[in-house]
Amino acid sequence: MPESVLSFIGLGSNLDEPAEQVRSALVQLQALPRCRLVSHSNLYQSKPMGPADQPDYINAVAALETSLESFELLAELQAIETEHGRVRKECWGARTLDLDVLIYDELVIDTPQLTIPHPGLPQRAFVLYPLQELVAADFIVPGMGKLRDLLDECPFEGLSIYD
Ligand code: PH2
Ligand code: MG
Ligand code: MG
Repeated sequence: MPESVLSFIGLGSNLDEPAEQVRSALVQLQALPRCRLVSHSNLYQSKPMGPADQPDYINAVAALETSLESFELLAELQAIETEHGRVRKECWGARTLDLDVLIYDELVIDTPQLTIPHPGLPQRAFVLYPLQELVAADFIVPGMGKLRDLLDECPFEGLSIYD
């Protein structure tokens, strides 16, 4: 794969058999053009961040080697969300599948369509703990510092490994 970079994708679902949504999305990530699924974390069950009157989430993080540009990757992820019946309604509301580009190589960008690294990363235990499974102990989140320091500030709360 020419000039490929490593990207980390956050997966989340809290509707219509969330664990199955996440597992089938992992299979679809595996099949994306110009991408190779390198690894993925355990699945985690997590309490909703945001409106509390919604079901618990299943979350995971995947490491994807890709030669797609960041916006091409975003478009592929949105197509998978749509295939999973994702309807864009309430911000932070329940969803069948959410796929976020958490990190893309060393890229730091802030545009209306796409902000990388994902701006909510430091507050999200359901992203930081799965991500920790996939990277080295000294991993640096571009523009945000050491993952270890982010984890120190973000308790393992409302989170459990799902199996
Ligand atoms: N995603 C949200 C809002 N709240 N809470 C959990 N536990 N997991 C999520 O993936 C999540 C959330 C918006 O993307
Ligand atoms: Mg999200
Ligand atoms: Mg999203």
